[in-house]
Amino acid sequence: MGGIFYLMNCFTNNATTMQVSKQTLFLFIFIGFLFINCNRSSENTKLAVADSVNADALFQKYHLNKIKLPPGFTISVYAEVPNARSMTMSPSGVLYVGTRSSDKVYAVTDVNKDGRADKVFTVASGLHSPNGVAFKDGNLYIATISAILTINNIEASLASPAKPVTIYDGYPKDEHHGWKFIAFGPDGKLYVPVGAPCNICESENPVYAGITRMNADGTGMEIFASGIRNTVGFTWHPDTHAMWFTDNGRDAMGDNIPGDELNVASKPGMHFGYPYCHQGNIPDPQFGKNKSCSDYTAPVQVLGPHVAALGLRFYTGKSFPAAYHNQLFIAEHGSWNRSEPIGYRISLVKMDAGGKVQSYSTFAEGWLQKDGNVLGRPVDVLVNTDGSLLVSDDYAGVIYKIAHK
Ligand SMILES: [Ca+2]
Repeated sequence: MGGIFYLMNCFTNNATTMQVSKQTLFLFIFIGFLFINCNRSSENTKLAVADSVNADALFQKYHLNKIKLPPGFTISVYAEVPNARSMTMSPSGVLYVGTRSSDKVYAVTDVNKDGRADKVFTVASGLHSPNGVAFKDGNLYIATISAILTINNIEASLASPAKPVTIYDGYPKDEHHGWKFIAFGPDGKLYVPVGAPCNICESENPVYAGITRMNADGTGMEIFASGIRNTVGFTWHPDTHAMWFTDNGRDAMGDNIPGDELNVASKPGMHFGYPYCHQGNIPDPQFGKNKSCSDYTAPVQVLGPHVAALGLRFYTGKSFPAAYHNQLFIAEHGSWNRSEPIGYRISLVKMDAGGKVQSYSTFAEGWLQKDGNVLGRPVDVLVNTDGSLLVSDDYAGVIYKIAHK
């Protein structure tokens, strides 16, 4: 608008061009009107997917030349999904994506199965931090801060799905660590975490700082595991069927301790130490007094300090080399309060056939540049139907696809 007034001043100060200026001014306003409307309508048109025409443009736009991968791997943009957080895929291959700072849930389709996304649908909106998504028997499950909702038979119409229906709303309403990852276990139950409502604290309500589970119809909620500060990712080993999950370590103990945790819950009722013991061997300065770390289950792998380890999945696809079979990828969102930032990468945990951890190393990095510039923040990983690895990024607002040549 300032530009219009500036131009009006210019024109009205020059009487000889008055006649021309009025026409020019109308033209200027008309173009501005078109521009504003164009911008408005673009919010409602489909988000970009990486078809053969714009794949290179999207590669440039998200600086994917900066991402370092092992030899033989490539990365591309699969789809633009604003604030992309946790992911799940239905048996028909539809990718569902939750959000945390937004109110929406998205569905990404690859109808012709050519490994390229075709369309992004908004399937739900107006929800409170709908970070978690899961799929079972044709129904999409969504976790908000305090509730579980479903959209039944969602794939009958992704373009105009029914409104989500609440099946459980008994979780705490705390926003601190309140956003949720959810997934169905091999037992058919829906697993739902409840984070600690603080950095470090003891809660009277035992539902905090743990993982719960419930039946698919929302009944029978029970505590499955305890002593977990905040897990935003879990999965089950393809062979042992034990639950593997990440846990974000506490803050304000310095840059280098405690590490985030990779834990295994092989049965119900296990306690993983929080708030008494961190990373299996560091008693909490306040809550660890008169407690012993040996009373709690230690992590199977201590991850980097403050890396913010979130989603994780075992590689069960067929297009990566055999050495990756049943190995574990972890999305590390990246630190927010460490002197020297760390994370912003995909890590790889290698293990033997029995699930014993052998190594923890970086698989993909570059979203954190050496000068501190942040290009993206990985949130979740998922094995795609074509064997590629999909990676969600809530900072850049995209889903990446990592493939092997
Ligand atoms: Ca396609």
